Amino acid sequence: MRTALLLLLGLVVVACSDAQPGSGRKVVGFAQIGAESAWRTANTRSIKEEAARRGWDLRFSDAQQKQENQILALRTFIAQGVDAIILPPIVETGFEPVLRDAKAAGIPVVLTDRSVEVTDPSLFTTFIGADFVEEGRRAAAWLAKTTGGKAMIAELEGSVGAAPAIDRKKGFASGVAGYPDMKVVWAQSADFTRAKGKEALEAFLKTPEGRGITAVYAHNDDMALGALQALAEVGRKPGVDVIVVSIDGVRAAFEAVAAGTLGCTVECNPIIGPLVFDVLEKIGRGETVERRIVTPGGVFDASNVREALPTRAY
Ligand code: GZL
Repeated sequence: MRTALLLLLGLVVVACSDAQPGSGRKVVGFAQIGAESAWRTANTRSIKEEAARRGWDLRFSDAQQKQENQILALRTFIAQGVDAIILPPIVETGFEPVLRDAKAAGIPVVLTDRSVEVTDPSLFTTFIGADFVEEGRRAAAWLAKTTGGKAMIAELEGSVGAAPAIDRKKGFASGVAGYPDMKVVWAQSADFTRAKGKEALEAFLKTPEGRGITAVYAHNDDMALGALQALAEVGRKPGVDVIVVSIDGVRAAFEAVAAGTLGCTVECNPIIGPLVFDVLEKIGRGETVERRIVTPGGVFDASNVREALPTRAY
């Protein structure tokens, strides 16, 4: 128990102000997943900046990719009696007990970015995030159009059990189902990170089947950027003899599309701070909010990336 407490204290970085719940200033606990990708960093920045703009006391924790750390942080926020909780759940399962405790404490929970599987829908107020199945479908549609419906595909999957990994896989599979000559010949989780994306594809490229791939589908840009490095190291020419498509729309991906190495990135906008605090303030006023708020996104390839690059917010 002592270790858990020490870990917890190390995790929960109390916001700079010393506002206490009930002191008039609204206090929100934000149990962030980690800092695994450029998307995540932009997401954290957006929410922190909006909290400061709106005068909220934000209690932030970085779970360093571990669900147990997220749950510890949630328990701290409940003990502190925060006014609300922002939770991007790292995986879909395992949060029901602590969400029951938050409900018992009368603390509303806003899910951002990813959703959870719970038996009681009242355990969270709303889920603000993208439609990951549609993102997977869009990636498949772009790849089918670009390859004429013929591709031997290596798939780099996100974190095991994470909603975006599950649903982006589902959406992509449904998108290629109508093309008998588009086959996913290999799939492996690389945890949404660039390093693991490079490492996983490097190993596969050493096999005969790996040498035969003509496309890579990565569940996020960071893994796709790692894949581009792995492909270049074995003499493949991304954009020429292998087509890479991914999701997120981070600046480095836009630059790779403009450079002709990454073929397409399907946007999944992490800049949701203003929307999240609009929702938190509606909840604070006792107003009802929609159960599901889908964040929009576009599809970016050589046809439109250059005009979009200068104004990208992340
Ligand atoms: C998507 C988000 C995913 C991003 C990754 O909403 O959960 O997690 O696609 C991030 O870059 O790591």
